[in-house]
Amino acid sequence: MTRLTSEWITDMEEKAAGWNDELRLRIGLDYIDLAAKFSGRSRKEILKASEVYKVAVIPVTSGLGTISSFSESVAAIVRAMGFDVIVTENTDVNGIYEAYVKGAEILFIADDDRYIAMNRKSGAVGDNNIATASGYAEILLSMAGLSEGAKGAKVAVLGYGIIGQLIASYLTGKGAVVSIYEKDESRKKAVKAAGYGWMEDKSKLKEFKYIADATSEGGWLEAEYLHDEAVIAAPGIPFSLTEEAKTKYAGRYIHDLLEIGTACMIGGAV
Ligand code: 2YJ
Repeated sequence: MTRLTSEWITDMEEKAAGWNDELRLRIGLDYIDLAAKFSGRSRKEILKASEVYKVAVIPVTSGLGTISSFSESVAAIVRAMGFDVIVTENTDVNGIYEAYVKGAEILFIADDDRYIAMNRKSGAVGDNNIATASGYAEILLSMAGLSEGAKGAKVAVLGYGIIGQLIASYLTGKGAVVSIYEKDESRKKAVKAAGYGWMEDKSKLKEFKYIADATSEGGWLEAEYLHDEAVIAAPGIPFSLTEEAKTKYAGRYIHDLLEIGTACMIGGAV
């Protein structure tokens, strides 16, 4: 699991709202739509929630400690959805207490293993892994023109870690036929047992127009391996596409570091 660095997200506060607009323009889904899809609620209900709920982001020092600008970045994303958001001055348990005292109902907290949004009143929780997988799967379906159903659509999922497994399962649930590219051979048995195809090598990728990339190795995916009409939803960090592939596939891929997953988490917590 990749840990974000402060350099990667340093400009999130300026960019979170603009990325929301860009997603809406490019794929017809913005943060609110993605949260709505994740929660099974309507856009209107999430918008209503944004007027009602107060959100607190609590910096957590355990393990490797706080990531500078992580909490502010989360706050900026949720704020771009119209919620009233604070970052607590205190960290950890003291920060949770501060969030209660200040009347926040939805609390965002992350340590080295898990990142969640929890609704302290209803008990609802949005887990970042599940939310990210849902968000990117929906984005891929939207880019592929398959939002109304993906029956029989051939999709390649790259990487069979936590997010890759969740995306594969989500897309299968929508009717897609999933094949996995995963360089760790020890995962082959689990892939086959789950009923997915297994690609022996990345040259097979060329056969797939629809790609979800959940690998965590940057700059390995060259344009020559990709279908000319490929669309790519890529939650994997660092981003896989080489500079040349980014140029060739400009406008045909969606990748971010924190925004889509965080937006969907709200859906799980309202
Ligand atoms: O509060 C802080 O600043 C830190 N405790 C944030 C830690 C963020 N955690 C991670 O980036 C981990 N890799 C966990 C992410 C889990 C979801 N994919």
